[in-house]
Amino acid sequence: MRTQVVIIGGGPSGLLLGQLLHKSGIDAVVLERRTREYVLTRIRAGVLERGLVDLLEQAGAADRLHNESYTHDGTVFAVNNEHFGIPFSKYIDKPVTVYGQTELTRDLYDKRESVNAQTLFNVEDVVLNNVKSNAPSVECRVAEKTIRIDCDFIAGCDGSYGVSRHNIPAEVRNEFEKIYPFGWLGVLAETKPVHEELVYANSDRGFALCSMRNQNLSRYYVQCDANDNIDNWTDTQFWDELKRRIPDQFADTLDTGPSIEKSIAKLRSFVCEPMQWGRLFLCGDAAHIVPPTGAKGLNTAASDVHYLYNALHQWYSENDHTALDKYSETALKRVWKVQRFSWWMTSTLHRFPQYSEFDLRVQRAELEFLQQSEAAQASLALNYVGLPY
Ligand code: FAS
Ligand code: PHB
Repeated sequence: MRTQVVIIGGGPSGLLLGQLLHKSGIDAVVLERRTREYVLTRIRAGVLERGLVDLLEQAGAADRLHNESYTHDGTVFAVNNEHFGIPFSKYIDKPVTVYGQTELTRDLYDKRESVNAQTLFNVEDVVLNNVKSNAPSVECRVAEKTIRIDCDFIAGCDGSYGVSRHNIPAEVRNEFEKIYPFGWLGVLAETKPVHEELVYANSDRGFALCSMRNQNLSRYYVQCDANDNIDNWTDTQFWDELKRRIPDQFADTLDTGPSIEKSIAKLRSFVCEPMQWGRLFLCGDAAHIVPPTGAKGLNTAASDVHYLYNALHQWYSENDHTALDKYSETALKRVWKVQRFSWWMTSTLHRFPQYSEFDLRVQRAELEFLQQSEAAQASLALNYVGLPY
């Protein structure tokens, strides 16, 4: 079997890259470990930067998004029972779009199938060969058969637990990691969102976030112990704890209901340098992870895809490898700015068990400065809506 680009991973990174390549007449095969149905059970991101929406339009996969999504011009920060708004539109005319990652992944799969682009599911034992040569290949097992796919390039879009990153030799690979001493307990419920914008809450009891997917589907999170278990949380216990962490104005009007999804995500920051090795290029969670506080995981996967797609397009259309040679350097410049913002949002909004009284007062001062300073709010707005590619 032969193709131009083998894409390992059928999540948003791999599917978006595959669709952009297809639109440019560049052939790609997507290898996905799971089934489409399993991939679409994942409940993850909910806030899209303009850059990602533009890429979905470029990929021809944004029709349903434009019919069903919402745009937000700002967000709300709460500190115990006080809250204040941060109007992004006062500082930058670039709203964010509220649309679930699950839905955009579904749209990308539908688009890929509509153009008869090849995706292999239930792929096992993926092995990358000769990535430092001009003739790499990928071997894997599909339906009990071992196949080899010869290609020009390999895109490692296989997430944080994939195989791609490990094909960069250990002596070359630099991994940077920060583990946070807490997790997020997330609940999805068919209830009316508590507010028309997202509410990020820093309370003495810990962080909480009120988000949404649409007017009848809400997404909420409370900070929990890193080793907590969803069996420790009934729906009633979740709703009661959420009410304790958000201002009374929101708690008193909170529409509660049975959870249709409940999960705990551990929080960490991670970056792998470099993001390329020979003809292997890493995109998205395969190369970096952020705590979800800044809503940047999916959005930074998108900027990687933007850089890699344009570099591959330049190579195939102009036989120019300049952008390919600089992919990792280019992508990492934005990745580290996003890492900083995600770390700052997480450090400012969460209750760290090891914080001293001094640390708590510095955290409160940070939030008070944000409430009072237009410069601070402008900085947050520029980062939240999405730094330029
Ligand atoms: P993904 O992990 O989504 O996709 C990788 C794909 O590769 C998967 O389908 C996997 O099955 C496949 N794969 C893995 N190994 C393979 C192999 N060996 N062979 C073939 N296929 C293989 N981001 C936000 O912005 N906001 C959030 O609220 C948020 N919440 C999150 C909650 C959780 C629990 C997690 C894990 C992540 C969350 N994220 C959030 C980040 C998330 O949205 C990622 O940034 C996004 O999924 C990145 O997409 P991909 O890079 O495609 O990786
Ligand atoms: C979500 O809706 O899942 C969401 C929104 C904003 C975040 C994190 C998660 O910062």
